[in-house]
Amino acid sequence: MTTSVNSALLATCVPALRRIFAVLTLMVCLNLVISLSAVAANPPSDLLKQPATEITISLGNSANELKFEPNHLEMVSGKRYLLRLNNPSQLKHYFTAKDFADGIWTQKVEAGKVEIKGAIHELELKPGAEAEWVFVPLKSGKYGLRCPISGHTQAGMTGEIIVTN
Ligand SMILES: [Cu+2]
Repeated sequence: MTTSVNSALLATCVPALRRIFAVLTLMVCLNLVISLSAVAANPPSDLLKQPATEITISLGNSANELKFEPNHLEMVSGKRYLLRLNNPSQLKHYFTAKDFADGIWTQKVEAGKVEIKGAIHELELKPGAEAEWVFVPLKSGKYGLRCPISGHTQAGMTGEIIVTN
């Protein structure tokens, strides 16, 4: 008797609980999406007044060695950075860190007299080129960096970017 009452109770409660759980999960997800897109569209204005921490990275060097110098970058999420990229070599190189780029908010990229606003995923620097990338990392993690030009990654033109909270 008790067992059948219990199972009848379970039969009515379990679907209801599942629905409540699904709705709660959805609400949490929506909240996350809304807060992330709020950051992406509209960073807090005090963040833009925050002085940027400067980091310089060279793509290759004057001896045409296939490497990033330095090949290890460390950042803190929520801080503003100015990444100065330069290519002192006679070869063209890429700065490719797609997962890293997915987790940052880009304020701008400046190269020559051009300033580009909005999301950037990859930069190509021709010999002698320089670019400045201003952004705020939003997601902690360990990200790979590489130059995807044929042979360059294999020769060791790789690096890592660590973002901590
Ligand atoms: Cu390269």
